[in-house]
Amino acid sequence: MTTLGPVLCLFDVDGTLTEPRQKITKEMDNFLLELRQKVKIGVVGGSDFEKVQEQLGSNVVGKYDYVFPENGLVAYKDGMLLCKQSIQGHLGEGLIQDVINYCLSYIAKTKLPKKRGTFIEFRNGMLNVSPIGRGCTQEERVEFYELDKKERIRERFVADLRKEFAGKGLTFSIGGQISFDVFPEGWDKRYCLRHVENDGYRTIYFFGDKTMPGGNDHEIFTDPRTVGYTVAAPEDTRRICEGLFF
Ligand code: M1P
Repeated sequence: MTTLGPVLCLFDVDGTLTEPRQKITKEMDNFLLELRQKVKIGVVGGSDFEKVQEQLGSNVVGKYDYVFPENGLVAYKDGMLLCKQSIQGHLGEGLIQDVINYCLSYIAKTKLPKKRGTFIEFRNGMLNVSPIGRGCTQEERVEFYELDKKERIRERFVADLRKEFAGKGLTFSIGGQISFDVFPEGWDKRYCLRHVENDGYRTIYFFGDKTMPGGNDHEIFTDPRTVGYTVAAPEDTRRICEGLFF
């Protein structure tokens, strides 16, 4: 297929374009360049801009028509910054500190095989909370992820937080391997759609790996404004796109 009209493909990053928190491969990078000859392309990740750059390249805003770090709370279009949200402006310092203090004390009471540094990362539009700490090595990351699958450390943490902060307008979302994200209700990946829905697209496709309920791709995947595809790995994303657009 060559003439597709105005179509946009939005991609999650970890597990969809790259292995979790790894750099994009040369093959995948080249494939996206080819795809961009046919349709507009964008990325929507839970991670902040620095991590998206680390993984997709320092010129990420030049390579994709849209770049949406932090679910689109930070937004770039055609290489230009469109907007940047602030979680503290929205939630207020009181609630933010309550969440931070609660998480730190929960982590302090949790015994794990290993703990490293940076348990809470304060981003523009979300808090990222990691029981092992974001300072862990790649090996320690995989080790935690395997343990978490068996012991549901993050799931139990998030269930506790949902109870503690019920009615406060917060969402707790598990997206990656060692952490979860905390943000105001509605600030999930659907947030980025406000930056594209008036750009005249006939179809907005979304590709993600965490599309199940509770996963951080679920809301945008099931949103009526998108046509969603669940992928298992970057090769899968490529295979589906080849079938759809080539
Ligand atoms: O993009 C998915 C997630 O990627 C990272 O998760 P982790 O480091 O736990 O694998 C984080 O940047 C997280 O915010 C994001 O949702």
